[in-house]
Amino acid sequence: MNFRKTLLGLIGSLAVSSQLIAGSFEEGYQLMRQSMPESDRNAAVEQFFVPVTKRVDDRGNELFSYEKQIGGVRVFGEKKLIVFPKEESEFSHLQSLRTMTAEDIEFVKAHKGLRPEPVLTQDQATNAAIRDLRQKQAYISTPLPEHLKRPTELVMYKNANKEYRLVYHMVLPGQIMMQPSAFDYFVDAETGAIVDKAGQLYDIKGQGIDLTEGKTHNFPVEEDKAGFRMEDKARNLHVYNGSAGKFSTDDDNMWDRTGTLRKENQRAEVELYVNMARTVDYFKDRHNFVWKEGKAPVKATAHVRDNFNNAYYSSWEGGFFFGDGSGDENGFDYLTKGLDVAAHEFTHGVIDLWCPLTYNGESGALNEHIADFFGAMVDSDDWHMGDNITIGDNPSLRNMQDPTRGMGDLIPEGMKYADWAQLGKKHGFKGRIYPDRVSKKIICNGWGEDNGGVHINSSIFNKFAYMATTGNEVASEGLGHDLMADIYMRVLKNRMLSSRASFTEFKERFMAAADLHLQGHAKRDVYLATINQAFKKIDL
Ligand SMILES: [Ca+2]
Ligand SMILES: [Ca+2]
Ligand SMILES: [Ca+2]
Ligand SMILES: [Zn+2]
Repeated sequence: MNFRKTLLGLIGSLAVSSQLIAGSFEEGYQLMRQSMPESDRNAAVEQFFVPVTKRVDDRGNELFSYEKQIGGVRVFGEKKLIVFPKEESEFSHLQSLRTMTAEDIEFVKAHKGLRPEPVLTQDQATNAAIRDLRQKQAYISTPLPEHLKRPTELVMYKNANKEYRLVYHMVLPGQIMMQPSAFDYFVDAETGAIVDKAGQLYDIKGQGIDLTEGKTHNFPVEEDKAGFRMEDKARNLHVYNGSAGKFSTDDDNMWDRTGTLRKENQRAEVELYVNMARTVDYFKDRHNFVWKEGKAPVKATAHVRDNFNNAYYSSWEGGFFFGDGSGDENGFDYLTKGLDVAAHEFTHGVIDLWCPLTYNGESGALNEHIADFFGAMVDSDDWHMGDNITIGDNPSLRNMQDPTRGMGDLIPEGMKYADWAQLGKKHGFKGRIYPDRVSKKIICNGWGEDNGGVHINSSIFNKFAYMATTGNEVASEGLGHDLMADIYMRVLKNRMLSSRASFTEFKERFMAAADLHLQGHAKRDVYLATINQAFKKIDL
């Protein structure tokens, strides 16, 4: 028994017995014609259903797709499908894919001999659409990205009353919730009426308000059923809330909640996102450095602990952590506010990958120094660390240009940590008078005294970096931010430092890296002299 020939008699059940079947577009037409009522059988189905694709699925079923047309104009978004199943079987849901449906028959009857012609020009239709965008305050002049651009096309479009209208279909740039979007417009080619439209965000960005200036920022987010999360796939950057792995999320993609507790303030997350993105970009753009070669995300966590007055990098936990600060003069503001803080922590991560300097004594101080140095490279408009996180009249946490705040003489050689802390209290600087040369290194004992003074004696090298970069105080030409940063990166990338590097080792290796880096540079000698001078100034 032939499947195709017996079909008419089987409509309704489609129970078929047959050998293997292979179809064709022409056989599809035969099925269509056979299922037309006698009176319409002579209608040329070929004019209304134009072959487009043949698909064979994984079972060997053949699916023939026909584009619907009216008078040679394609019907937007509608196709007729004819299926030739591979195997003989009981099919109860294939009927409409083996025949002309009532709707198909009506479609053919209603449009027989019709030749749709536009009344409006394409420009007139486009203007009508733009007028509509303006009215809805969704108009933007930013052009669409190339991959979303489509040529305007005349199509037949089924309107809400199920009537087919000749329309211009175009895609225009607009905005939804202030986000750039692509709008599909269907403008009646006769009347200019907007028959339909649909807008879609093409570049979902979260929007949030920062802590520092109350400025609105847009940032990449990912969306899922639960809402939006701070994940930047291009930068491979995650921002977490409270604990590592728990994304910062928002249900309406407007990140502006302030809350009551400091840890509820979503703006700290916005600030961290922005600052980490700038840091990641700096390392990528300037040094072609990608965190763990892109194999793991940069994980930055806001709101760690309660009103925590610190930020840190943890190689164990694999990420960067930022507290909210106590918000009073005994502590700090949100640590996430500091671009230099973000860069400082990120640098600890970079150091850890290449030259893991033991976090104690001289190597620890060098670790802290390198982190401060890149803090000043990313937040390049000042030589202060933490200028955005201090509260009250303290301009910053550490002053790289002048660690002693002009009171270097207050630190005699051989000063011990306890006396140094005392001195700070006495002079009301909260202990923040720092040494600026090796001879004034503060003598610290291990863990209880800042891990042997890692955040204290680091200032000696901060001063070095300031002088070598700017040329100030060394009567020589400074190398400038970029060249200095390149040399620091060369030291790290070449793994030139021992994990327990001493101050003298740092000088030796840094000079070597500079020498390598400045090969062939017109100012090589000048710059090497500058660096040497700056080391001399800190007694090395
Ligand atoms: Ca929200
Ligand atoms: Ca700054
Ligand atoms: Ca700064
Ligand atoms: Zn640090």
